[in-house]
Order: sequence, then structure tokens, then C-alpha cells
Amino acid sequence: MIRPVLHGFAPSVYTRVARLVLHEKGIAHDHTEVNPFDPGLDPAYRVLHPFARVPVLVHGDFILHETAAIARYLDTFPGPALTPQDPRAAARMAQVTGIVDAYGYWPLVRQVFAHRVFRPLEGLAPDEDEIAQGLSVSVPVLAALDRIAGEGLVLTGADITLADCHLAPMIDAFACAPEGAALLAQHGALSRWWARMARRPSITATDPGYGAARAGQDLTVPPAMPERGA
Ligand SMILES: N[C@@H](CCC(=O)N[C@@H](CS)C(=O)NCC(=O)O)C(=O)O
Repeated sequence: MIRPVLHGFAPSVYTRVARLVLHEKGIAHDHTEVNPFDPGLDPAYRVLHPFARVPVLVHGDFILHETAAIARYLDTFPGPALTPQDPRAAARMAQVTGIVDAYGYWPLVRQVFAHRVFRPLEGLAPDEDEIAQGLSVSVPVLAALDRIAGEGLVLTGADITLADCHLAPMIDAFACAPEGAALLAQHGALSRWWARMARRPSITATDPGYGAARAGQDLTVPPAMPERGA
């Protein structure tokens, strides 16, 4: 069987979504490190990703970008199914993915995490207005996800689905900011989900090391990759 290759960036939350799916499925794969924020990014990378983002999955002659599509493709590989059979649970899973992509990523990650955690680690000043705006925009996002987690069709912490994989990296990054952790704590069902989810081996194995980075480690150094599953 041809091994898939994940092109990704160690600190990237979207790369981590794909890595979580690979880990939960136990898919043997290789990894190529690409920094999409590098002004010197090889223009040839746009052959793989016309918008110059990460991740990209290359499987033989099949090139796939957009994380939700990558996750769904990987879920067709052998291993535990990460898509629920129940139509309503499957719909909720797609809904969580949509909420994360459309409303969650920017405020949670690019505004709160990037400015409170990542930029200071890179020696750059945070923009407090971005953080304040990100926190404000995050409130309805967390509320919507909290309702879904409380309903119990997905985000149960028991039967993991692609919804857990898509959401976990965003929440982990957001909660690295003290204000993010405080806001998350106000959402009981979502907090309980994250407390259970954070204990999964896949979360530990794909940890980009924000905690360690806060202690002075370079975040752009990839963790122990390539990761190889069963
Ligand atoms: N819609 C894309 C979003 C991927 C994305 O935004 N990735 C970030 C890293 S987490 C990125 O490559 N950012 C580079 C940039 O914004 O220039 C997906 O679902 O894969």
C-alpha cells in the first residue's frame, strides 16, 4: 500500500487535525515540514496547495488540500471508523467541522492564540485589540459548540469522531491563552469534553508543544515526526 505523505507545519492547528486522524486510524505515513508563513516559501508548493496553506495530503498521484476533505479521505482507510453511522450524529459532526472552519478558527486561533501565545514566543508584540475582538467573537462559537457537546450526539469524549479531531487542536490552542481558558471554563459541556479528550494518546502524540514553547523552546522545530502508525 502506498504511504500517504502529510505536508504540514508543526505549530499548525489544521495540520494537527490531520495528524490526529492519522493517529486515531493508525495509518502509517510520512511527513514533510512546510512553513506556510515563510516569505521564502517555494513557489512550487502552490502546485500542491494553490492557496499556499497547510496541510496537504499526497497519496500516490492524489493530491488533496482542505483539512475536512483530508480527514474524510483518511477515514476511508482501514482502522476505527471516525464517522458515525447515525445520520443525526453524522450531521452534527459535519456541523462542528463547519462551525470550526467558518466561525471558530479565526477568533480562537488567529486572534486569541496567535496574539497571546504564539507571537510573544516569536518575540513579536501581541495586538491587544485583536485579542479582545477574538474573545468577543469566540463567545457565540463556544456557546454553539457547548450546546452540541451537551446534546451528546458527538463530542461525547467516548466514541471519537472527526468532529473531535477537527475541534481539539483549536480548543487546545485557545486554552493556552489564560483568557481563552477562562472563557472555556464557562462552558460546562465543552470543558468536560476537552478534559476527557485531552487525555487521549493521540492528543499527547500530536502535541505541538505550546506549553514547552512557553518555557522557551522554538515552536518552529517539528516535534518527533514523521509519525508512523501501525
Ligand atoms: N481551509 C484550510 C485552512 C488551512 C489553514 O488556514 N492553515 C493555516 C495553518 S493552521 C495556514 O496554512 N496558514 C497560512 C497563512 O494563513 O498564510 C483547510 O481547511 O485546510
